[in-house]
Amino acid sequence: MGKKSKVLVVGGTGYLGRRMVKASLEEGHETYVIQRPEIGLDVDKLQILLSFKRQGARLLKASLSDHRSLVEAVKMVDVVICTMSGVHFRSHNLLVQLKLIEAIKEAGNVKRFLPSEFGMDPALMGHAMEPGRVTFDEKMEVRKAIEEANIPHTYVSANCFAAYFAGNLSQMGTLLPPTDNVLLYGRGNVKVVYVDEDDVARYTIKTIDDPRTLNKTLYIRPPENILTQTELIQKWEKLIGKQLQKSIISEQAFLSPIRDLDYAQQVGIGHFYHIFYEGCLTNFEIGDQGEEASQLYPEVNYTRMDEYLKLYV
Ligand code: NDP
Ligand code: GO6
Repeated sequence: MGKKSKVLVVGGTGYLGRRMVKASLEEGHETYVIQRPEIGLDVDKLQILLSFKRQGARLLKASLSDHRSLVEAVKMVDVVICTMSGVHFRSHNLLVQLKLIEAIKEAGNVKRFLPSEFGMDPALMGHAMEPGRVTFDEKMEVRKAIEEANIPHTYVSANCFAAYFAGNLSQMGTLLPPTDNVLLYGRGNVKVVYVDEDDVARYTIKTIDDPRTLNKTLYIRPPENILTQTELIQKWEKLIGKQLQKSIISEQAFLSPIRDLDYAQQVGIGHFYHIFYEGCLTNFEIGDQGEEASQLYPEVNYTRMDEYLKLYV
């Protein structure tokens, strides 16, 4: 085995990015993070960057709008992981990755590129509803550019981040569990997959030097975290020693208010619909273009949702 690859995280101060930096350092990779001049007076971002430095990461000054600076940054490393924001209530920048791909092409040294995906598999979402489909369309456009440039890659399908989908018992518009009444999507019996974001980062870092996932999709589907919404709620009820009231919301009722909502919530409705009614996270088998993370890396002791939910009691 050669030396561990050097890793560059683009979008490192973000929600998933900061976990990626931490996991990369913990796994012993020389880890680089972009320090963008655009952060201006964002003191929190600066503090996060400084804390990375304290933990042993190296900061590289570069901007997505300065090609030379990006090429220089990319030349320092073997692996580039992008965790730029997708479409949601934060911001919307996935196509900025095309500039990163230009830099990777020119630098010519990158052994693996992981674009910002980390959700549903966009290749299986060709039928997705407007306006939520924009995130999948953009992720596919980025894939096309990667494949046309023959850049070695891995796509990570991370399923439902626990903080957005588990801590709130999969309720929209809140990050906390409801105290008395919980909305059940349909019969609450569709299998979904909940993953602790720290585990997403751990599995992702495990895969960057793994030839088994070269030019493939890594699906993070830990077996004990494949649960229906009802099963998740039962785990919570066991923790608090109390039953919640359930209200069933039909598919039709769930989709009907969509015009009255702001953009981010419209995006969210579509995504929740595909996940909780359609079952898009589990209604397919992983084929030979994919691998499952907990099978490849059984040494990762992933967080089970009953353990995860204890923090919310
Ligand atoms: P964030 O909103 O936290 O943003 C991540 C980073 O994007 C920021 O820190 C910033 O990087 C960078 N960024 C934002 N705007 C710009 C810009 N204009 N130019 C350059 N960089 C910019 O993203 P998340 O961590 O929430 O999302 C990462 C990925 O995870 C996305 O693909 C998203 O779709 C997916 N996701 C999946 C979820 C799931 O449940 N499966 C839930 C949430 C997200 P910097 O650090 O340099 O400032
Ligand atoms: C997470 C959300 C939570 C939306 C994915 C609205 C891309 C994916 C699982 O940013 O819109 O309340 O796959 O009211 O491929 C957002 C998005 C979830 C978080 C989905 C996501 C998941 C993006 C909400 C809400 C908690």
